[in-house]
Amino acid sequence: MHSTLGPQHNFLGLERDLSTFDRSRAVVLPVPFQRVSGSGTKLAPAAILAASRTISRYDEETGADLAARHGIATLHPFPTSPVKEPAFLTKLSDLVADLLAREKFVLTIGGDRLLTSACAAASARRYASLSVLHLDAHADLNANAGAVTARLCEFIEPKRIVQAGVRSTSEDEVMFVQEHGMRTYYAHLIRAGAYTRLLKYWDDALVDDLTDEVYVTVDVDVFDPSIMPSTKTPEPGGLGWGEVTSCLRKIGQKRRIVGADITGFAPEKGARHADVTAAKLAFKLLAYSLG
Ligand SMILES: [Mn+2]
Repeated sequence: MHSTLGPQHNFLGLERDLSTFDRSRAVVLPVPFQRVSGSGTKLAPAAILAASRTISRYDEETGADLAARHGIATLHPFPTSPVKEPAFLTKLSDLVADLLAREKFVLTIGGDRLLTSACAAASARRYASLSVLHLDAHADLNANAGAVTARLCEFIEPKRIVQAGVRSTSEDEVMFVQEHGMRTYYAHLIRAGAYTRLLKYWDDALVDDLTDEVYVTVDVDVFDPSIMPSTKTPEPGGLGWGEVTSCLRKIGQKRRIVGADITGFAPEKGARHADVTAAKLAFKLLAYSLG
């Protein structure tokens, strides 16, 4: 049993009977983890939850009231201070593993990108052939502490990691991708139609690269800064709302999304549309994953 947030504080502002732990198939896990001081990611979960309470719980694509159909529980924020990194990541991974064992779908809302390694590891222990979809402006393969894709490669074969939206990378990272058979859909090549084949768009090709069970991690900087200014690492030329949701919808239709996270969000005063965009992304991830 895990205690959950009430209607004043939970995802979508759901009444008790739609958001108890036992009744809910979906669990929203807020992790206000901030690795770099001043990055603002510790404020992300609260901002996303607040914005979620302004959006409709009816999903026009699936024609369903998501909360009434599946139940969505929001856990209390995961304790993040003081952060002793390896112990923190182990505890987080153990919690996600416990939730998976109880047949919950877990959507983690961060938080620093590093939390992805803990959450994806729990899914990888449960699903032997897990693949990862990584939506991000950055390849995150460099040897620095925050390079989360490099950490994923410690427990998932690189060829089962698919990246999309990348537009900030290095020669070393490009070499790594080529040498290890990782699939990377660069933003400029998506634009150029380089992955498009007869009647198949880039995201159809991307789905073909994924195994049956998929963990989805979204760094919000994958979006163009014009629609997502609330990140400390903006890169021009990002994906649009329709491109990201089309990709996620197709994965939900043709594969099984077994876990997901949203990271890298750093709320900015005066950019409320970005809070709503992050909240709506969480909602759509739940809609496509719960089916
Ligand atoms: Mn990024």
